[in-house]
Amino acid sequence: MTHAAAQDRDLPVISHFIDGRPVASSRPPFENRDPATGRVATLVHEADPGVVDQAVAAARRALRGPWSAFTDAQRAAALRRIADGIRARFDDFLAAEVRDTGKPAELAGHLDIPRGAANFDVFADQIAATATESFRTPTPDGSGALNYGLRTPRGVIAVICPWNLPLLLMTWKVAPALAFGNTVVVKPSEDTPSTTTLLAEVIREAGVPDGVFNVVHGFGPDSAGQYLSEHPGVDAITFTGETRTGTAIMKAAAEGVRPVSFELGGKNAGIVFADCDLDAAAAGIARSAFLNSGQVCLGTERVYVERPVFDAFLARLKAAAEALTPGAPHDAATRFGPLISAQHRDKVLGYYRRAREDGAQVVTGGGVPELPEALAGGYWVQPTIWTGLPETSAVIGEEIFGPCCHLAPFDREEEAVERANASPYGLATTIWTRDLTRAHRVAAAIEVGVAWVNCWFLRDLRTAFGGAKQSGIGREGGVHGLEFYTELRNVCIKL
Ligand code: NAD
Ligand code: 6OD
Repeated sequence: MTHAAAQDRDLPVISHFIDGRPVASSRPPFENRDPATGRVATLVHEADPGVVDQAVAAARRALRGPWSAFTDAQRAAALRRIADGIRARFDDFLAAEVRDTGKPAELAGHLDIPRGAANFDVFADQIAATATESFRTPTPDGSGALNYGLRTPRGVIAVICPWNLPLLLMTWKVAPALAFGNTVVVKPSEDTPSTTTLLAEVIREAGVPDGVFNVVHGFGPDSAGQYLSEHPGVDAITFTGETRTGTAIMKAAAEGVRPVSFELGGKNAGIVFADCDLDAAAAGIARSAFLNSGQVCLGTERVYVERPVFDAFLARLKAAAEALTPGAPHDAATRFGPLISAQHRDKVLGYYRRAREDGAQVVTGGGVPELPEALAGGYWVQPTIWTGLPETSAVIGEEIFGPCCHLAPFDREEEAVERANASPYGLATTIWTRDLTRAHRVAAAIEVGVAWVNCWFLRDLRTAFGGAKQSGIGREGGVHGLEFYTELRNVCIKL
């Protein structure tokens, strides 16, 4: 389909954005569907290798251009203008994010869009707070030497993003990249192209030079993702997505020995001790299992509950799950949305089937909900709770990324820790107890990058974020992103 033919269909057409301008490509645009209804919502250009070349070349030129002369204060001010620009176009961002994801506007309005703006404010602050080390070194002649660290931008950074929290997770990487003077080529998920392109407009209006922020659209293999990660003009790759995709990108990054920063999959465990505030724990675990229809990397899919409170906890969680019903995303009362795509719904329903085959008791859900006619074509599944599965089941071992969790009782703290750690993943955990000593002990024993106690997804953007084991490489957030987003040079001056 040509660009003109696409426009004839009267659908929004999403272009690449390179060197300050929208750019089309030779490949026909692909259709992107509204997950709540299944109807085609946008047409999206797919990058060919030439488009990726153009984007990387623009980012390289911009790295050496006026952007390199921006002082720390000027970059901080630019980041703040971007944050303000997102807030000024809140309604546009909200509409675009809801159209691409089908998530409730209530959720995108209090999480995705404000957090997208906040990422720029936080890294504007970070620029001013970034110090480097210096040492006075003795020398035999007594005059000494001064060593100091000099941080320079890493260069052209490829930012490859998932679809679950599109603006939030993309800005979480773009903001530090720009804060420390890099230029970027962003590849949003093929399922959620819109807010990245809107951000390109905001960044341009904020006075950031052309070529600093570029966007290429498309898929992974044999498309924009692969072309970008294999491109020799890219100096480093930051990626959020599945562990399997991270493996492919890491192989591409090996050519040229380019650094990677990876935020990958998880199979997070929650642990509920009998001494906890049971209502708070049930509400917290329900949020962690069902928010964004379970499409949050930090979400809980395995819950270990101390035996004396197992039944009481299960009853509360069941009630919370059953209160979630499908609704039109823009209805202010809607708290539960669809999955991102037909393909992902089929994957999640595959696990729902597998759970039954493996002998699970289905406490609630387990299928597709009844839907009003307007939503009948969308990608909906029921919030689902299982009990009774063996720990060897794929449902317990593999990341599902849907609104579901399995509950198992435990008798001893060590047993809960051991079962939580029996996973190749190590992203996050949520621990519920009133015993502070135990909270510290268990938080230290669980092999994860993020441990929450009596809360979940309470994120201070200045703190380190990332996963242990196969859940990631490196840490981003606050000062922790410096190692990836800058090159540290030591300068030694003989005095
Ligand atoms: P995905 O890995 O399928 O895709 C992520 C991005 O990679 C997309 O833009 C995709 O087009 C691109 N891609 C796919 N194959 C590629 C390849 N061979 N080369 C280059 N790029 C390629 O992930 P997804 O389905 O979009 O997102 C869900 C996954 O992301 C889950 O596993 C979830 O746990 C993970 N995730 C992790 C975090 C975290 O912080 N750890 C946060 C959000 C999501
Ligand atoms: O809030 C954040 O900073 C963050 N990185 C959230 C990740 C959510 C994963 O789906």
